[in-house]
Amino acid sequence: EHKFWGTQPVPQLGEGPPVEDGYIEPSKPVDQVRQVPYPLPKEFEWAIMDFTKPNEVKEVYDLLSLNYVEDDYAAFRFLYSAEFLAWALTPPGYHKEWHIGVRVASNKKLVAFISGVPMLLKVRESVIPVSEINYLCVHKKLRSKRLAPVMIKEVTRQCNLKGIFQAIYTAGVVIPSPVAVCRYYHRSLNIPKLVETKFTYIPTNMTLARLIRVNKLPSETLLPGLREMEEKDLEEVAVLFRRYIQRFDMAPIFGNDEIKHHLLSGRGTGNLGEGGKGRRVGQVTWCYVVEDPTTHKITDFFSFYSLPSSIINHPKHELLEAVYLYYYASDTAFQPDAVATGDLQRRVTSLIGDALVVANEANFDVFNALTLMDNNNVMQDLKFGGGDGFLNFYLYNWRTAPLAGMNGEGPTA
Ligand code: YNC
Ligand code: MG
Repeated sequence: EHKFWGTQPVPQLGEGPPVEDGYIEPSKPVDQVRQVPYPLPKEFEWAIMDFTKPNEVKEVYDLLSLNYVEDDYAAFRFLYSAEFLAWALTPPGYHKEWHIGVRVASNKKLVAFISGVPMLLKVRESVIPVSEINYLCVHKKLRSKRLAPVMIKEVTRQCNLKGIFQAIYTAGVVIPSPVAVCRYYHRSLNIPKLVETKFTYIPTNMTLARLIRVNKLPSETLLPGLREMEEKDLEEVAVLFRRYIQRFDMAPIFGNDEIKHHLLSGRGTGNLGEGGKGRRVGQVTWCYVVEDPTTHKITDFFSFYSLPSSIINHPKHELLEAVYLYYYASDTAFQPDAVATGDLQRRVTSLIGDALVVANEANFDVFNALTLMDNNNVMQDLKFGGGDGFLNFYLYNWRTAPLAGMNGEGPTA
């Protein structure tokens, strides 16, 4: 069935849950790792992409903009901006060797890419240094030639050379074997455009006017003390986030430098509005904190990032401007009975409700979220609807039982 995945250290489909969590293959000393790149068909060559060079970021951007993930109907294709890619692929401690391109030997055209970035991951009781693999892409004209397995083996080799033998990755496709599955939910902001682009349909028994009315958002945020996160908030936000995220079975473990990168380094330059539409120039992330008006303590924060999709072959609209809910936390979670009393659910609803307002004021079309963290309990009240996309989560060379939250019925990551 799976000619490639059948040979890899991943749980095979249909295997029962493991007796114990742990690796599938032991790690090797670095001098026993294959020292030379895997061979490519002779018309191609490997290239390490340098994300400090704008022209090389642009090459990856150009490849992905025409060849990356599309929905099942080939109506929308993710359009990661160059700023997004540079931000996502250069977190603290990143390795340039994990940014792997494939070029045509004769003319050096970039035709495939795969990347990894290092992170520390908690999976149940274990803390594992992993590589987070993303942006696997092969040019449309080179599909089904088994290039992807060679690229996956090469990125694995480069990770092994840095002493990393486990990885985390997500995909829309089902391969051996998901550790969790999340569903995409969508909250409409710009209803006329979503209807025109067929992202959303007007339900029977509804009119466009009524749909717009029921989805109308306030023009100002509601939580007292909500403001944009600043550098001075970093330490408090870091402590809050680390404590909050521990509640989940699978979660990243971030140092302050990583939190700074993930929450603050993507916010663009200049003043709000200079990038047009109420945004900064090159803005990728939005991060807001709640500063308690009396104690001045940071009690909550939320963040989201901008990831548009190209609308394929549409006469009027070329871009669907989506944002995705990113990390957030609330100290309400630390109250003894926060879940049982519904206090946490109410607080997270207010918090994400304000995120919707901020995204709407920045003129985005739709706000997306996955069924993970505490999202499941707030999406219905906030008028999110279930989409047809699912995201499968995978671990490479690590066994653990499937995580709660599969199909969205509890906390995951
Ligand atoms: C996929 N998304 O099953 P079998 S997600 C992993 N992730 O192998 P060929 C995939 N494997 O089944 P094509 C995969 N998609 O025969 C396909 N495969 O065992 C497997 N699409 O290879 C597939 N980006 O080269 C099959 O297929 C084998 O030419 C077939 O290329 C695939 O970034 C692809 O969806 C996806 O660009 C590159 O279709 C191409 O079709 C494409 O003949 C559009 O490949 C863009 C797209 C994927 C986004 C992502 C996560 C990737 C994770 C890769 C696995 C990492 C493992 C950990 C490594 C580090 C370990 C350490 C330490
Ligand atoms: Mg291929």
